[in-house]
Amino acid sequence: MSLGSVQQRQGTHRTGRGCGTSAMASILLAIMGWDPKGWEQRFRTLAPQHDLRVWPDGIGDTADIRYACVWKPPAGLLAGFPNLRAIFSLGAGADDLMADPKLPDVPVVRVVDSDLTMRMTEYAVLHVLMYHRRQRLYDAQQRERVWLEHSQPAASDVMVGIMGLGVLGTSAAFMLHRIGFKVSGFSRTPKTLPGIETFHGEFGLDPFLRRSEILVCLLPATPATQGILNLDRLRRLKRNGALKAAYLINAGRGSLQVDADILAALEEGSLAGATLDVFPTEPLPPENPLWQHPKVTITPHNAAQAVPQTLAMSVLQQIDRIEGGQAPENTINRTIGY
Ligand code: NDP
Ligand code: OXD
Repeated sequence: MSLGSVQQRQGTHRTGRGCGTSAMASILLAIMGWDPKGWEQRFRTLAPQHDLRVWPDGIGDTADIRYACVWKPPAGLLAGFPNLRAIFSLGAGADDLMADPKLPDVPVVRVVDSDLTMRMTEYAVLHVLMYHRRQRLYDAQQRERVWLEHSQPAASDVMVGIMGLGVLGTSAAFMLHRIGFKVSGFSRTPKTLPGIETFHGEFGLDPFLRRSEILVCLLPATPATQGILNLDRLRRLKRNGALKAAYLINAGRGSLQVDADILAALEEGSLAGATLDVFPTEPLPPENPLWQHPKVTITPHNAAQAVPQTLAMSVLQQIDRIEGGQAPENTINRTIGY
């Protein structure tokens, strides 16, 4: 599949069709952890015909609400709306929602958006190249005014492994392949992607890790992926390849990684560097030793920001679909949790 066709697959909401063709519906906006103002403004601008109710103060009669657009709402909140038709997660990962034991039995729609996908692809490429081109070493040399060139393997000799071959992982895999890396991918079910060596399931994990020098993790948080980035797995990464070292980039979810194991892997040399965008506790507590580790790069869960400019339109188009009698797209499969 070419990058173009990945974008096509993701482009279900970018048909050029406007939004706001459906009759008035009451929509709840409930956002925690992000500033809701930009979302509210965007929804009001794009769909003035809808009745937007903003949690916590502007809910009104709960029986009116047909759609809930949410990010990390308090557990149990959505159970209080008896006439919900669908829940929209405003982020790509809906693990917080899935953890709500009282989540109403209506479709849960997640974000699939080419803007968000490209942001994540940028993040993966940026950090893979940072390790490949030894940028942290050159930064250190610059601080000391050292003019010293190091040997540089070709990208085509470096093996990058992408854990999670969904919307985000597939896009990153194709872009890294296009730059020239030898890319492989790991998923739950089998995949065929041109130019990418694929592995899947329990038996695919070990060979996948053993051929990966730079591991990029873009898995969702589910019971099956919890703690998957532990010391035992990090030790299996390839350290005798072109880079002579192994690196980790995790932009999936914090629950995938065991912080103490990452520190231990850095200490013993199983890992030569780690880029972490997500953490088991966010924001990362100031006392966490990862902050100051010289081989760790930290970003504040911003690998792929969900921005209202593009995403509110996707949500409103899906509401139009449902109001028009069609099933929503990109719904979470509750049995597998993503
Ligand atoms: P998708 O649902 O499209 O893809 C998930 C991929 O993970 C699929 O390939 C799936 O395999 C694979 N997978 C799931 N469980 C397992 C498992 N147990 N073993 C092996 N593979 C598994 O998700 P997206 O690509 O859209 O997003 C991935 C994650 O990225 C989100 O869930 C979210 O946590 C994170 N994210 C982080 C952001 C950030 O800013 N840091 C922003 C946006 C998302 P299969 O296809 O076979 O089912
Ligand atoms: C996420 C997001 O899922 O920000 O992390 O979309």
